[in-house]
Amino acid sequence: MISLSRRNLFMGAAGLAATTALSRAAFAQAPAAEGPFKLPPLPYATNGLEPHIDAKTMEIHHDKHHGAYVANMNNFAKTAPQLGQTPVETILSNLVNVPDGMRVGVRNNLGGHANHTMFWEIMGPNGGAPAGDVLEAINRDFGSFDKLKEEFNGAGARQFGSGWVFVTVNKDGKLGIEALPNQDTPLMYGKRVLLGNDVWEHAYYLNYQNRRPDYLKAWWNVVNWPKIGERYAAAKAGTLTL
Ligand code: MN3
Repeated sequence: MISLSRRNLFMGAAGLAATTALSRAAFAQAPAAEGPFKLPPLPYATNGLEPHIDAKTMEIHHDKHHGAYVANMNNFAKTAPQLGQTPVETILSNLVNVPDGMRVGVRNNLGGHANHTMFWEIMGPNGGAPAGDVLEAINRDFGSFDKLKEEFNGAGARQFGSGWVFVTVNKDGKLGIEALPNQDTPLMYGKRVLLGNDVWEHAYYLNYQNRRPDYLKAWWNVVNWPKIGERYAAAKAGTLTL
């Protein structure tokens, strides 16, 4: 409860809609169950990505959807405390070690926690354009930034039902595109994620309804390229986690 209140205070202080953020907090669902898994605060206001992603979508997506994955993981950690003591990416790449009765739940909820933690981080207002090493890698592996977007958006549009589309990066800095269902993540296969977009309907339905391709196209306006540059450097240094 304390951390949720603090989070809302920070968000309110950071944004123009301080009063709105605080009044919304009063209507927020029960906070994630206490435990080792924490819902990371959004690094910008819920309306910071407008007009491309609306504030209501961001609020529900972060507080309710991601919040539920965190709460579910804290419940699993009550019976399997080792879940809270092991790096997330290690659990996800060794799901066979998770107890039978909770393996599917951990795959879905910890995958969801990892994916959304990455997702909030790689977005932001005024994210600029790819530059430096990451731009060179994009040009080398896809031909151009436009080609990357075309391939990525195509893979995201073709993903049937709920899922994600990712740009993966290996330790040599080589980039690839991968679409996966549900809350699966390349982390499950020992890979690292440079960036990814959520193509579950909850990520875009209020604004875009059935027009997923329009959402995929608009989403590039809110990608935080300085942050992705940091993630690319970390991937090559072997220190990128989620
Ligand atoms: Mn989502």
